[in-house]
Amino acid sequence: RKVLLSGFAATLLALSITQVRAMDEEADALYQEHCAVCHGEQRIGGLGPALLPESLGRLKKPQAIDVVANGRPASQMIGYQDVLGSDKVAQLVEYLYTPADVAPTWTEADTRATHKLFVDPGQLPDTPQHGSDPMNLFVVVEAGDHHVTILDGDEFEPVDRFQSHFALHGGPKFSPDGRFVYFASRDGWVSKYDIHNLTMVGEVRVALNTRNLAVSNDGKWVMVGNYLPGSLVILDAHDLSFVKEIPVIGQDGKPSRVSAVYTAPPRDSFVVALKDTREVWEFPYLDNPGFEPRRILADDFLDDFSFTPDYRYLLATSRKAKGGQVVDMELGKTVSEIPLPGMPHLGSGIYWQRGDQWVFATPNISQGLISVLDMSSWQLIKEIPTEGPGFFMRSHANSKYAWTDVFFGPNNEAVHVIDKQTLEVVRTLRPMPGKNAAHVEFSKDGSHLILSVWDKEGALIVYNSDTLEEVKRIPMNLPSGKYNVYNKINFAEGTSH
Ligand code: DHE
Repeated sequence: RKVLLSGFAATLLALSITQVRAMDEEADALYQEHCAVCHGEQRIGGLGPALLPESLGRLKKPQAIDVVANGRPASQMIGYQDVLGSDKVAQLVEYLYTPADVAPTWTEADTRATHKLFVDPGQLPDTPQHGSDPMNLFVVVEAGDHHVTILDGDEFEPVDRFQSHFALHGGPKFSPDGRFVYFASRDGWVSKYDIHNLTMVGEVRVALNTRNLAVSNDGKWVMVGNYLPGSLVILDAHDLSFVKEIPVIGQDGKPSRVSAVYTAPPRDSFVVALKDTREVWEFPYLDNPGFEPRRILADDFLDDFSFTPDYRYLLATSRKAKGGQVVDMELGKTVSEIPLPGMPHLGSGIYWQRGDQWVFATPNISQGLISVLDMSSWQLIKEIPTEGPGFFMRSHANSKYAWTDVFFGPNNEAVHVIDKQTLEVVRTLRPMPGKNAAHVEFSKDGSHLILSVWDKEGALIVYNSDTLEEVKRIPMNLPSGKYNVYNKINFAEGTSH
């Protein structure tokens, strides 16, 4: 590939300006034909990330060529080598590292201009206006036609269904009482929905390309982490009005994208992991917060991470690392390494009690195995083989099983059920043969769980979590994540936070 790239660069040098322009146009045409649908016509991102020099800082050109040619694991990105051939792949990559004619910008004024309230949040009844248990509702994201369903978690019947912004990603987050749910879309929109009144409250666009959001556990603030521009935006959780924008600049003076932002309830703070600079930022939010970051220097970039239940420790890996690091949030430094060989997807990791030991288990996106770690020593206890690399993992304090999917490869129709004490796979289910089965979420009491079959002609499948028998099947177009109100607002064991 090096030879190919330098050959391409040499060709570029030998060309006249007119010829270079023609090649740019050709590359732009290739981009519009093959890439724009996911990465946006202006390269500012959509389903996929932005593809501009500003956001490609950590990706060297040869790696970019590899991604365009061969695809990227753990994403929707497929390889284009067979479609385009080496020269066009190199031409396309050169184009991606060329600045846009008009640099994309998003300012506070843009954010303020997009803010809309559909109802006055203070005027709506503050008790549920539906007959379902408000604590046992599921919020279901339907990726196929960008909708959300609110599902009764006892009857497994829809209570409401509404259009969302394009490409919601990451878990929606709830107000501490479970009444409101906040969504972030990849293209920067934040929406607030009132579950008691089954109505959308308002929306605002905070960036061109957003990562995720978090809601403070006093219910007052929303923090949104962005890729483009690399920034954090604070909103008033009541009406989504703009409070503050914090450009993300590392101590090294370089701008950075945000990997993700989380609420750490026992610390009354937001914790932010950064993608292009080796830092973790913390923002305490009680008592008139000024939202100035406390900077913690880390040993590596933070692409994927998780927390211990008390939020004292942050576990993190970078996509390129062979292992991970444990950052002590109290001491403000990296205190330990974690032996994780298979590109762990720590964000989906879960913990549980095994005998008198607490364990943390995580899928790996480059190898078909679940890594199980002892949470006091961070030693690897076991690697549980699976039928292929997985993405999500889930359990519930009342269930003896942990569930994980096979998200990648030929066996992605399979989901494994793991005994939390023996750490053995006790059952492998193939809910809809030939279709990708992934991501489960348990009901409030853990008696049932819902699994997604990620297909245009897919389904939500409800299982009895003890007998593992199927209880119900609801046809759905690409259902992705599901979020139980009670489990989420209690930051329950076994679910994502
Ligand atoms: Fe996700 C959560 C990062 C690709 C579906 N994903 C998250 C979170 C992060 C993350 C940091 C936690 C945010 C939160 O919940 O607040 N995801 C990444 C990536 O870096 C990656 C690999 C590349 C990217 O394109 O961003 C990636 N993710 C995907 C997908 O391709 C998935 C399968 C389809 C999609 O919707 O884009 C996908 N990610 C999800 C889902 C969650 C998620 C469903 C919420 C899981 C949960 O249970 O909470």
